[in-house]
Amino acid sequence: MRLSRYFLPTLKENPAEAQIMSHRLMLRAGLMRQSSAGIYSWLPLGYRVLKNIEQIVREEQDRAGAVELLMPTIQSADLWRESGRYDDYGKEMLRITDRHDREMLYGPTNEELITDIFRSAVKSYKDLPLNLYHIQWKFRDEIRPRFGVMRGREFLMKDAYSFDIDKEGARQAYNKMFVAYLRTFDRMGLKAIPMAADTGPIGGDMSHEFIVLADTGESEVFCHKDLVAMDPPDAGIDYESDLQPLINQRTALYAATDELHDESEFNKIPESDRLTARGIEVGHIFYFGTKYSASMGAVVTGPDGKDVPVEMGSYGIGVSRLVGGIVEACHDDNGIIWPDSVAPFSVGLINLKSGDTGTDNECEAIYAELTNRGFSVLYDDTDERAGAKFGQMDLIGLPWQLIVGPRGLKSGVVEVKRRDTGKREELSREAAMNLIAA
Ligand code: 5CA
Repeated sequence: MRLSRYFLPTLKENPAEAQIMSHRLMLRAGLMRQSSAGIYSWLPLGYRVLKNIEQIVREEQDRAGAVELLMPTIQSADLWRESGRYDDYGKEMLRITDRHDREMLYGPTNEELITDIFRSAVKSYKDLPLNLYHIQWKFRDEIRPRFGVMRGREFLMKDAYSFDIDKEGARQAYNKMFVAYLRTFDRMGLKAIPMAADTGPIGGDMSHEFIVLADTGESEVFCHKDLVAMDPPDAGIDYESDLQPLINQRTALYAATDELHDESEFNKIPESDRLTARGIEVGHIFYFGTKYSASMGAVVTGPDGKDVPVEMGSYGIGVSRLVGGIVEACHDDNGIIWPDSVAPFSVGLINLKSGDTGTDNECEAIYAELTNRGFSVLYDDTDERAGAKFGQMDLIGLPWQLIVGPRGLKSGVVEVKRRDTGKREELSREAAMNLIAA
């Protein structure tokens, strides 16, 4: 992508309305713009990041055996009356009336709709286990939308829903998502700690929030320090094997959000191992048994020929919140430092003297070769001054910068800079490309 043809409205000044670093940087780096309170447009650079995050989430859901579909954003109020949540949900639900005076709503979550789909199609235990997910916009009329995409009113969520014939099956479904979440967040360069959590309006009696530690996080959390250092399960994990030992290992140490915090339990940990911190909730998983299946009549015939309501769980990831969470975790004074896996482009190619034939030709050749090799490149071919180009490239945080100027070309070198370490090297074009490819 040539910067001269792109749409990257970066800001020089810190926007006054942004209170935390990720919100400031997301506005300054031209990732998104507020359209009304808690509702954002995703600009091209931010949209690329959002899609990369979405893709990682999708790959790990698929790997764990979940099946993707897409449900609408607008739902019928009648379904929510069946579960009893239409009245319970209160003012957070955006209620809409259509031209026929039918009551509709913009979905804040999808337990009812997926249960309706399930009950219309699945009748036998033989079709279980089943886990269906989608990645779709949600609306919650939050009383205090804040910190940009961290607590929006409209936000992108991955929500999965599992269906099993019995508690044991439901537990395995829960464990699969637990493991998939550890892998998902790790692939984005985040350390997310599972913590015992309250179930709120979703309901149920077993729940974990996945928390990324950050001083600006909205949740207060308490855990054993060793949880911060644990490695994620590897890609080859067999999701059909018994995952309980792995889950036990992760849940044996104390970890809880403030709603479920038990001071006396926490105080049993040696003081030097106690961690009290703030964190960002990037995912939340729930087991709620037959709460929706019983009220909505989602039953299947068991092996003994009797109908039983299915055992269910639901599993959310805040896809748009993750963009903010990653920026909060990965930045320095100069701007964002994207992990390679979610970066909007992997290389920023800087032409220090646009209009100079030698520099232009070299940049064009590098641009073509990197693109051919499969790298996504943002080529700064504008005639801004060098300082401004460097500043903007650091701000938008692409993992690699390749800097080409007439002085280096005289001695046959270009400069390569790695954004996270700041390490710079002068190398031949070929060596530079091999370094990036390594
Ligand atoms: N139905 C369940 C699981 S699918 C559910 O809705 N869970 S939730 O309420 O915990 O939301 C799932 C995830 O969405 C949260 O962990 C959080 O990362 C994200 N999320 C929730 N509210 C917001 C919001 N207002 N802005 C941005 N992300 C949000």
